[in-house]
Amino acid sequence: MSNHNLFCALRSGFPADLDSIAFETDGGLCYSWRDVERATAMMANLLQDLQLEPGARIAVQVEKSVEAAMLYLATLRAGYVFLPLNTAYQSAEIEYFVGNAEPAVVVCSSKDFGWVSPIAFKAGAKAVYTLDDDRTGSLLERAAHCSDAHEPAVKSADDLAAILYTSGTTGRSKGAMLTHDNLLSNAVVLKDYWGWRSHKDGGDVLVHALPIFHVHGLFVALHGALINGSKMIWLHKFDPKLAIAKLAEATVFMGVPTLYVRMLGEASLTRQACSRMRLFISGSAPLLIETFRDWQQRTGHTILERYGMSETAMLTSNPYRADVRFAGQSERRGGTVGFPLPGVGVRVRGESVDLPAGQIGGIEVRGPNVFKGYWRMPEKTREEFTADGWFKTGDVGQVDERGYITIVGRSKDLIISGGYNVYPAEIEGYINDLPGVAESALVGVAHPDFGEVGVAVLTLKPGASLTGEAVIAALKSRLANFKIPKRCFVVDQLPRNTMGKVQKNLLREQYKGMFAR
Ligand code: MLC
Ligand code: AMP
Repeated sequence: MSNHNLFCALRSGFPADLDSIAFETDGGLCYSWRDVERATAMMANLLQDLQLEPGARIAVQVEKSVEAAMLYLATLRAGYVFLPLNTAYQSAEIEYFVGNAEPAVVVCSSKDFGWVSPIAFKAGAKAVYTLDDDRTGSLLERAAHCSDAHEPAVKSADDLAAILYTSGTTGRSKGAMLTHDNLLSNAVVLKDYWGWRSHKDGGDVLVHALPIFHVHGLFVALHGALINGSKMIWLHKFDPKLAIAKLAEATVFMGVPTLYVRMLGEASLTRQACSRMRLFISGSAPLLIETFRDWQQRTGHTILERYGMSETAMLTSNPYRADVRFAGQSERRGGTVGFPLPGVGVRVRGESVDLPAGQIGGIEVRGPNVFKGYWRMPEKTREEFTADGWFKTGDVGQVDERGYITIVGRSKDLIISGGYNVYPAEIEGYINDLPGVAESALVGVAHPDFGEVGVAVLTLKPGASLTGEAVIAALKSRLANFKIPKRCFVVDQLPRNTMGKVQKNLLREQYKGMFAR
């Protein structure tokens, strides 16, 4: 039986010269491919020595570092399931994820060990390690005693590689289960579709500026560079000035739209600064046409926009080179997310029928990249798939005559803020629980930096006195920072339709201009 372990496939892309540089950090450190090979072996041995059950989850909430990326690879290598957690999550959020996933191992920052470890042990974890972004912590101390040789665990294509929590429109977050083959098939397709140049062809260099707890930074960017043996310039946090300075040594950049907006705000972004660059890719949220055009004008480069989600990795992409399936189209069209990737099926549905070009409907997808289901939620999984096996993305869009797909909205009540998803139902639940609050509604409002941000509107119980500022302050101690509404208004009543449903469209309309540039 052949081994479908994703780690093996990624490793097969490493260059022959293992002493060349794999990661160069903004702190001036360099890690060779041999370092990646050895460090992942040591961490994999540490995990394997714990004799965890097959399919055990390794939950990780740590600051971005090369070691954190290696921990991800070591988890694959040892055959366990990686569960990354946004560093902004606070204790109530972590308690839910850890309680739901029941990880065997939890790795956190040493500053958080005091509150994370009781949560982890209560949920049945065997071990809790720390890992900091300065190469310290108990994980590395323990791994230092392990062998640097390790035979990757044998995995089948359908075995789980990762669980990514994605918030639900109702109720709590759902863990999207991704298999080794889901992730590998996507990485292989993108390698070719985006024309990655291997080290043999001069090599690409990626500026890695995204967090590594979501699809974009963890899979699209990291897998892309690894499977091509391409060096990464590793920024521990996005800083527009630094990112621009690093473009001079790079060929590929990936970002959410906010990163492009912030770089455009810097005078140092010039054609000269981008002269070595081959490709700029944007995704995770809609790229405004003004950003697309401003970028073209300032740098001479046309951003390639693509579309994906946690449940599916990448689904569609604007072309890098002419796409034979779509009459040889090679144009990257702003405002669109391009064509379905090879092997991915995309259809736009009306009431049980496929809609023709130009008509707007729900986007449904299928393909080897589509996840296995939601962790321990068979009902929810069934609801999100059609009877004939297509996954309902919750995005609304259309295909034009030439095959380009445009996302025009969402049927799911979701706000995407700076590339992070905020589910109004979750935030409203927290607001409604505050003493004195009668009811609330969170709506997305256009924002020049984050694209869209949450604005809360609420009513009070008789006799209660609470200000919008006080609500925001109360939420800050409970929720991840990106979920905090940027403004909060107390009103006499929320607008309702005849069925009694809150009319969020009216609230969106009322507040739409408040963050105008
Ligand atoms: C930070 N804040 C945000 C925010 N990020 N608020 C709303 N939305 C966000 N995304 C808060 C901070 O807590 C702070 O609040 C204030 O806003 C200003 O913060 P900042 O210093 O400007 O933020 P910064 O730390 O620079 O982060 C901004 C960012 C970051 C854009 C760099 O949000 C980011 O890395 N986004 C990328 C997300 C990503 O990778 N998404 C991919 C998902 S995968 P206060 O109150 O403290 O002042 C996916 C699938 C796919 O969607 O297709 O790829
Ligand atoms: P997540 O659940 O965090 O993976 O977010 C996935 C969602 O991000 C998708 O369902 C889309 O709504 C949105 N998204 C991703 N890429 C794009 C894009 N290029 N344009 C518009 N929306 C996007």
